[in-house]
Amino acid sequence: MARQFLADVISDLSRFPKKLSSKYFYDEAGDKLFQQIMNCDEYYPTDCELEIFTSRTDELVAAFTNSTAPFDLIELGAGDATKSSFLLSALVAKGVDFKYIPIDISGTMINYLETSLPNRIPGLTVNGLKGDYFDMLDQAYMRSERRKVLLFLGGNLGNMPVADALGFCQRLHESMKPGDLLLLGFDLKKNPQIILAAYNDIGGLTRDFNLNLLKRVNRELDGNFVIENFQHYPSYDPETGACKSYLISLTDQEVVIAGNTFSFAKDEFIDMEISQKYSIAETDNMATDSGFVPVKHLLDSKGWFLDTIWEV
Ligand code: AVI
Repeated sequence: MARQFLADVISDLSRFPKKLSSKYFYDEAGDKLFQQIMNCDEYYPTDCELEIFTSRTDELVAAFTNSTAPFDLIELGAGDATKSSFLLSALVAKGVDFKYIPIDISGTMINYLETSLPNRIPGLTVNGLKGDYFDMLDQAYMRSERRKVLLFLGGNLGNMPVADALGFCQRLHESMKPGDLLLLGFDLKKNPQIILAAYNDIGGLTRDFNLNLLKRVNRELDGNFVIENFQHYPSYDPETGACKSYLISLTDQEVVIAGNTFSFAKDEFIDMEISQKYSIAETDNMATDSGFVPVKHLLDSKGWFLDTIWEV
């Protein structure tokens, strides 16, 4: 992990324009900051998707039980399963025959889910898988013949550029079997001020979330970033739907990471994160371009977030 982290940081800072991968935001401090972001007033996506999972649960259950055959409910990047637990409770209450298979890179999270969820939802079977999404998905398919329903929530697909997101969906389609279902969360295009505010909160949590990656590089990769020499710059382009975060170098400076020197010019930027926003039509096109058929759209009451269901 540390070796891959170092290799990625060196290659990402050696290119022009410089970048760092937002997948490395989530160390212990980053996890805490992300929790705080999800609770801050400006960051709406979590509440919107939670509203869908709490108020449209019957529709989700109906969509997933369109066939009476037992199924595996697989959640990619399950985290603490806050949103999906409402769906799990409803499925158990209706006596539906299914197993919950959370897939996460964090073994701690999987252990936590395997012990806590059946306590909270008696009757629920949880068989977690720790590791890479696609490797674990292949395992899940090898282990059982049951039909599969996949969840990929939280707008996580938005943290990939559109071309990568399409490639990701195409790979999912290759792994899945006819009749299987995929539920994907997409943050939708909306008033640009609302989007920008969500990534530029007054409390500075999103700024700290970005700067925390520089601190992580210093700590884990023997770096010497001077944090005060970088400024958070969030942007949203309503034309493309790309919401991006940059860190701007405030001075000409050199940074040394594990013996490698990187020069930053004053005003040069590091591309830190994309949170792509979509129109509903764009998500339908992504479904068909990756081989799926879009079968259902579930929106929150403001129409800001979409959980869409695609069939193989
Ligand atoms: C995890 N992901 C969907 C979040 C997002 O909205 O792109 C990460 C995040 N970045 C800044 N604020 C939240």
